[in-house]
Amino acid sequence: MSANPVLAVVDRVRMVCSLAADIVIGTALAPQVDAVRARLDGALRIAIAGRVKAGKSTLLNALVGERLAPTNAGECTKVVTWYQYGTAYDVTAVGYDGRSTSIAFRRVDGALNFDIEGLRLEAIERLVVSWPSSALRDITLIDTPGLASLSAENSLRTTEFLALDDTHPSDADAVIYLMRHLHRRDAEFLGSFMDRSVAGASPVNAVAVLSRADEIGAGRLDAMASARRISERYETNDVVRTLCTAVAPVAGLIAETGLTLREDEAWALRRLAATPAPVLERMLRAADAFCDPGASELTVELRRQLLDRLGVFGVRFCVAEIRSHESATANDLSKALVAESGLDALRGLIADLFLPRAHILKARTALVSLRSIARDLESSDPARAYQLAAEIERCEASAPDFAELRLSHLVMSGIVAFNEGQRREFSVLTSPGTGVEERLGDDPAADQATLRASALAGVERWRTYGSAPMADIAMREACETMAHTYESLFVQLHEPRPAGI
Ligand SMILES: Nc1nc2c(ncn2[C@@H]2O[C@H](COP(=O)(O)OP(=O)(O)O)[C@@H](O)[C@H]2O)c(=O)[nH]1
Ligand SMILES: [Mg+2]
Repeated sequence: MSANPVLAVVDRVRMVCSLAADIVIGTALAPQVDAVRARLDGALRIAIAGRVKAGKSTLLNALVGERLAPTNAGECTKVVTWYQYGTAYDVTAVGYDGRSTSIAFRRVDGALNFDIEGLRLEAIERLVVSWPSSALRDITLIDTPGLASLSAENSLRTTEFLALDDTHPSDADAVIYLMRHLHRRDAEFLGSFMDRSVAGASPVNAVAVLSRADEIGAGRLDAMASARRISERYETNDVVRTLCTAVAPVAGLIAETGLTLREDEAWALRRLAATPAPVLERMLRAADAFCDPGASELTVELRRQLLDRLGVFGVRFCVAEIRSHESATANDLSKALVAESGLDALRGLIADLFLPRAHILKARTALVSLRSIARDLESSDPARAYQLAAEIERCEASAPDFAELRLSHLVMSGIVAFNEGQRREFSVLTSPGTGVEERLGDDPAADQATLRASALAGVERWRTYGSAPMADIAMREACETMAHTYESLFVQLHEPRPAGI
């Protein structure tokens, strides 16, 4: 066994890619295999999914810290768009025929505008925006047009893109699913969640965002506190727990504007804060009142822009900040807006849940794609298709990381019902990015003999759980993987550690 399981799983998938490349050489499937191979070395691809107007593009901009994704309902928002790291600024349309076309773009008031007029939308598979932003070094963000949109065609594009089963390999390794809190009853909320059409999605690669969280409570200053309470309630709901690992409340607009706030906007907000409190309160009751020509000395145009950039809550929040810290600069306001928006918690989820598993999530999507290639090969070359499928199966069965990922899926999606204690143990044992001592639940200062004894006790315990007469097939598989995981920790404890660690 290799001392480095991270390398092992990706290397194994690379070997399957090489076999696939040999098999399909010179055929139309060859570029697909090349793409799968290239993808293993690329950034983790995270799709941002959810209904139209859920705030997906705005949230994407907040994650990048620039206004790259168009947020109006323009033509561009109908096409799946990838935002990836590049050393140069570039926008390209990739057609279903595989052909790439360069797209002209410009910045207007900091927002990126690209011109796809003259291209047939139905012929574009995706737009690819390459941007030298450090936020895109480890992740590629994929903006989707949204489900249940006004046009059936948009929904189709999103569904087609997000499908993650054997027949429709997905382009995404992980998903952030956005939903607004529009539903009075939990059942309706869950209905809309289930609606997401991410076939084969699993809590191991999905988090949910309660989006446009500042709108909860009609712009009141305690909006984010209410949103946090609602998210916590959803997070402890048994059904939600089977769909995603966490629910984070985020006000994407507040974060986006916080990260891109201009001096002139801060100036306008300071002027607005000087308006007598009762007048301002009346203005903030409705957009019409806010933009009433006689209500303030700021021009109507300026007020409209502030409302677009911040919403009612954001304006009220900035005014409150300015009133409590007289000399609030654009920089101060930026920081306060971002801190209030909930963006950091979402970034934390990406860093703690997705990135430590990036290699295995990418390997998983690569195998799904290879399996689809094997199926496409079936009609023309059944023997070789079978050979490839068998190799994929072998790879999946032999990599312990896949077994652990499947274990996480079984437990987190509720297919296997561990009791509370077992679940806690599972979380500790499989928590990504932690050391052997922590995974064994032992004191970091524990000596090797104690650690080895813990690992062996773990093997014993889970073999016993797995052989209980009540255990069904899934439970037996999960227990066996837990026992194996303890076994591999035991083996690691025997191997001398590399120098310097
Ligand atoms: N108040 C508020 N408005 C938002 C927020 N996020 C998006 N919006 C607004 O909702 C509309 C749709 O947002 P967009 O990001 O284009 O949604 P998408 O269709 O899911 O991509 C735009 O007018 C945004 O300004 C938010 O966090 N708070
Ligand atoms: Mg959008």
